[in-house]
Amino acid sequence: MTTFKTLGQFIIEKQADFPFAKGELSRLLRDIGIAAKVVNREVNKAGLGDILGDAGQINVQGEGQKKLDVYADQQFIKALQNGGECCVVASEEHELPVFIDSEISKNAKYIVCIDPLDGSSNIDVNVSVGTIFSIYRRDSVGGPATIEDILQKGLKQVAAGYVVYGSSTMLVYTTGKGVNGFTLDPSIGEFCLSHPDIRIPKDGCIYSINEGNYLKFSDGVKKYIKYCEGEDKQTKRPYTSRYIGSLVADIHRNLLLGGIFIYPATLSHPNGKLRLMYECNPIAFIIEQAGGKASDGKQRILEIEPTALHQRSACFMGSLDMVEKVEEFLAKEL
Ligand code: AHM
Ligand code: MG
Repeated sequence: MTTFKTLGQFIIEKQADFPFAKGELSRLLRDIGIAAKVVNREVNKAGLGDILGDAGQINVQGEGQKKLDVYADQQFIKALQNGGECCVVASEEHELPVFIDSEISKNAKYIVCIDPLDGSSNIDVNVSVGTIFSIYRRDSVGGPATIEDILQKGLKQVAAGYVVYGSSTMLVYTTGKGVNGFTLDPSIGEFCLSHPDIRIPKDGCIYSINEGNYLKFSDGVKKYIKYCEGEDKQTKRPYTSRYIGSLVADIHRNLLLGGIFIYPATLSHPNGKLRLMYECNPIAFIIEQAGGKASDGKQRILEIEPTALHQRSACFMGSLDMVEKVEEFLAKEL
């Protein structure tokens, strides 16, 4: 008989790592896993029904929302509302935090920041998309949670993860004790442990950046790209360029194979494009937990003091040696 471990079993086993845990975080992670399965079902059907196409709304970043973005957002919020362990959700799809004000959530102490469906420009063309989430413990006691409760540094995350809806669907998460990956087995409808204790290779040969923006990059980033393209046997250059345009998919590949993902500041996006609270921080936590490095070019992403829910940050994340190399180029910038 084949033995396998489901996400649910794994979460319960790992609860013992936290001696005073009462099971709330475990339940919260379980709720996210359930919503991910529901979203996965719809992502896999995209193109079949009328779910494709614009929802006819514009989100807080002024981008057109796709129907699946809206659907995913609703599913995760519903699961968190019903689960009772989360007091407030900060989602890419809502300008303001969504406070959960129900009888079962009145003592809830967790905050979830989420990008329910990232890489949405890829939905209509059958390319991988993902969900990214970050979990914090609430600092204030009693009464409704506040915006200050949400705006915590990435270092304070108690858990973070992503789901990649790709050629298979995977959920990867950390609670600060390493990174584990689970693959959805559609025949039994369960995420099963397939990638225990993921470690990102210390060095790699893949660089991922939207090179179409080259002319808008700073001098240091341009020079680093030229370095990646240069020939050198010892460092196995030229490196391979791989860019899907779905953060989760690009990060997942580089996490497993070794590589660097870069979304720098550009002339059109002076603070970078990706959002600190629900894109950069959760990915940075995972990358660091897997032995890699995540920087905004000047400082550790996890140490950035957030000031706004939807603030953006430049990011350089991946294999330790590669991130340190790009930092060398950035330090020499004029
Ligand atoms: P989204 O949240 O609107 O989907 O945008 C985020 C996505 C990331 O998944 C990806 O890394 C990036 O945007 C790609 O941006 P670009 O098309 O500018 O290269
Ligand atoms: Mg996004």
